[in-house]
Formats: sequence, C-alpha cells, structure tokens
Amino acid sequence: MDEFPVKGMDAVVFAVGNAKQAAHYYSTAFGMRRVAYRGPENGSPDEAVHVLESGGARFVFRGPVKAGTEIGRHIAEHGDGVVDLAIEVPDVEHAYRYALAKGATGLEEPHVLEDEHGKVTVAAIATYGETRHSLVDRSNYTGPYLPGFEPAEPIVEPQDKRCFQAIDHCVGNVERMDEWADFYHRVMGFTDMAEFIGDDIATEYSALMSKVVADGSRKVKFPLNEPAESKRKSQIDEYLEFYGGPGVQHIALATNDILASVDRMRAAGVEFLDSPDSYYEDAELRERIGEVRVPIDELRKRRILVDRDEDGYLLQIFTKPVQDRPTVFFELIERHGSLGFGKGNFKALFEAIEREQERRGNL
Ligand code: TYF
Ligand code: FE
Repeated sequence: MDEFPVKGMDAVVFAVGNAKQAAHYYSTAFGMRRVAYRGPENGSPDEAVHVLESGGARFVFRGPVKAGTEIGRHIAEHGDGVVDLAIEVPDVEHAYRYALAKGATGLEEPHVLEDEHGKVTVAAIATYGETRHSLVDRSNYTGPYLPGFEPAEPIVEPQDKRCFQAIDHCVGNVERMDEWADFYHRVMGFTDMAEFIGDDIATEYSALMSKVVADGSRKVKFPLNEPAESKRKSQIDEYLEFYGGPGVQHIALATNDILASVDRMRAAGVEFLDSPDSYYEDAELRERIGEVRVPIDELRKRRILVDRDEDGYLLQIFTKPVQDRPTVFFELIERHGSLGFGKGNFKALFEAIEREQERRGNL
C-alpha cells in the first residue's frame, strides 16, 4: 500500500524581488501564461503574487510590495529562489498526520480555504533549508489557483505552442544527501530511483554526489545533491555559499519539442550551457545513442545533450543561472522512454558547469 499517495506537483513557488517583472520574464522567455493574481488590490497588502501556467506546470511568483516583510527577508538572505515545492495529494489531513508522525516539522496545520469556486485544503511541512512542501487538495475547486486569487490576463499574447508542459523533476542542493534521502523515505514513503552519482564519479569529475527519490507512481521526482571533496570547489558548494544554505538547484521542464523550445527561449534571451563540439564528434556518442528522432547536427547546433539507457533515450539542455546569483537554473528534457536523468552526460555537463564557475571566479 502507498502510505503517502501523491497526485503530482501542484506548483513551484518562487520568492522574487519583483514578482511583476518575474512574471513578465517567464511569460516572454519561457512562454508561460499568467492565469491568476493576488496583491494589494484584492486583499494582499504585503505581497504581490502572480500565477503562471504552461500545460500542467504551475509557477507562482511572490514578491514584497513593502518593507519589513517575511518574503523580503527571505530574498535579502537567499536572493530569488524557490520557497515551496507544493505537492498535490488526495488527502491533506492524512498526508500531514503521516508526515508528522514520521518526524517531519509541521509549518501549517491542515486548513480549508474557500470562495465561490469551491474549497482547497492546504497544509505545509518543512524540508531542506528554508524550503517547504505545501500539501494541496484542489479536487473540489474550479478557480484559477487558490481562494483569494482573481483570474488575470496573460501578460503577452500566448503562443499556440508551449515551451514545456510539465514539471519533470525538482533538484535540491543539501549538505548531507543521505540524511535528506532518508527524510523522503521515512516521511513520504518515497523510494530511490536507479540514478546515483557516488564517490567513484564524484572523485573523477563531478565534485558532487547525487541520489534521486520519487513517490511510488514516479510522478514526483526529487534528486538530491551533496558537495563532494575534490581538487576544486564543488558547484554545490558554490550554490550553498551564494544561496546561503540548502535550497532548490534546478527545475527540469518536460517538453515534447526541445528543438523548438530551445530556439524560442534562446531568441528571447535565455542563456544555455554550451557543450563542446567534441561531444558531438565523439564516435562513442553515436555508438551509445543509436537512432534518435533528430539528426545529431540539429542537436549540435543547439548544444542539446542526448543519453540512452535500457528503456529508451532522452534529450536535455541546461540554462545558466536565471538570476545574478549562481543559484537556480532550469533544464529542458524531452523523454523517449528513458526514465533516467542523463547519466551519460554528467561528464560533459559538469565540465560545462565548471567552465561557468571558473568565469565567475568561484572554482
Ligand atoms: O537532475 C539531474 O540529476 C540531472 C543531472 O548539479 C544533474 O539533471 C545533476 C547535478 C547537477 C546538475 C545536473
Ligand atoms: Fe535534472
């Protein structure tokens, strides 16, 4: 029996210095559509909240509208970042009680929010750093987001094709990976997925260790990274230093046309990591990946990475950090059967990340 059933990711909630401009960036550069708003005009005197969607993915941007707010303190400390990986569950009361019985820290008791569109039940528990998991049941709600929010116009004319349609996985950078993997095992009944970056890979080139935990249905996947001892400073240490502690490192977005998404996002000014030409010239690469739906040259032009495992293949690419601090970034991922995370690309990827780290003077 699944002791902690989940329906999927409900939302990724960001704390940002200027939610209005963030909503604009994610509309123009990520092709998202604003659907809801709450601010001083409708009952939220301290903060403005813009809610954007792309298919089944929901991003929420919270920003302070005055001095002395909690969200303002969070931003002063961490910079723009993710405050909440909200999970949709069928039974909030059950999930919350289960989590607390297993040792989770409760942040918000289950409570019902209500308006003319119906009811939403919400609770929240703490996870790594200052990050939380809201537990949300919106099965009896038809409004645009939560009670108290009003529908909002899209910021720009939405394009007919989306850049992405779902949240594939959400990665945390922590100080002790095993401790947090155990937390998800114990508190949410999550289990480990096959992908694992251990000491072996760590000492060779990655400077990190990583483990992936997921719910029983594999709808919610949380890789967890920990810095590893290496000659140079780990990319995870760089994050921990600039974020001021553990937090969300990257959000992977599922797309079914990564070529089109990358082209559009690049044209809108999103910066992606560069993989070297040698990655595509490698005979071993062609051997390893076999037939994929697009010519390798098309991938090479866009610096898209490709990996294959026993279940199929995947195409992926990573943005550079999307704020001035070298903290949060995004991944685009197009899966064709593969359930992995791009193990075959780790070397090329981590070398690309380290080139950026070096440019910043943090290596
Ligand atoms: O989510 C993953 O596991 C992959 C690989 O710092 C990865 O996207 C792992 C660690 C990292 C960047 C990417
Ligand atoms: Fe990833």
